[in-house]
Amino acid sequence: MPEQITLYGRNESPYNHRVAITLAEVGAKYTMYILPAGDKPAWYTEKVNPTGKIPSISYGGPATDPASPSPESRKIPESLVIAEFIADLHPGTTLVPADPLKKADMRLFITLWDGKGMEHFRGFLFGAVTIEAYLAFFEELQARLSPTGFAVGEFSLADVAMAPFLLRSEMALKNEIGKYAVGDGKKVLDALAEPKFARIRKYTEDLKEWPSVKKTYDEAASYEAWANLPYIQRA
Ligand SMILES: N[C@@H](CCC(=O)N[C@@H](CS)C(=O)NCC(=O)O)C(=O)O
Repeated sequence: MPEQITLYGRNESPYNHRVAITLAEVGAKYTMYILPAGDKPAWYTEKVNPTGKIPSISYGGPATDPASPSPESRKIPESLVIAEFIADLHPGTTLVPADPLKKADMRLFITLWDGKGMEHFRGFLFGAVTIEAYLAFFEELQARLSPTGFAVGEFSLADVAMAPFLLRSEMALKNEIGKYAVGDGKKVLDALAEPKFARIRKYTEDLKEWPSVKKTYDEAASYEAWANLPYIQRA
């Protein structure tokens, strides 16, 4: 009997999405507990994640009401730590490649995304990164992708790390959500439609169609949530 897993998060969060994709990828059963945005209930910071951030999981221990987590369960924060933990519980998937070089490549993608990728993704949304700089980042990312398949070939944690953001970037640009000038979303998408971005376009399309991603992403719901996130709306 597998240990219980409770995921504390919110569906609109791309970090939460990383964990949801991983759980779907391995076919794990889990309980989802939706936390409010902003101030978290005291039990969450006291018993689950002192930083108050989402996602976190509780793992093992007796099944309890998620709002009264058992002291016997392990609490794990950080989306990619959780994702790797879940992958480790289910050996035999391609999430963490067995080949040491592919594994190194996987980690390099994660480093690229969580550093420069996030700076550009967030920076563009907040109007602090130019169209040219955002496109230059996409070009750099594209050049690193395996010629076919996913980031390192097989679907791995590199894709888990990037897919939630690439899908939301596209959704936000399509709907001009963010603090950049109205019309710049379309300009980025038009540029990405050019032949020189064919590889990253194919990669994004493949991500959208991959079962664990498809099952865990609802673009309409994502739009609804992000169109109402106060801190990314224009003044
Ligand atoms: N490095 C963390 C980042 C998590 C994070 O920033 N989560 C955001 C949501 S997307 C958060 O909890 N913000 C405060 C809140 O939503 O209440 C991870 O990978 O899990």
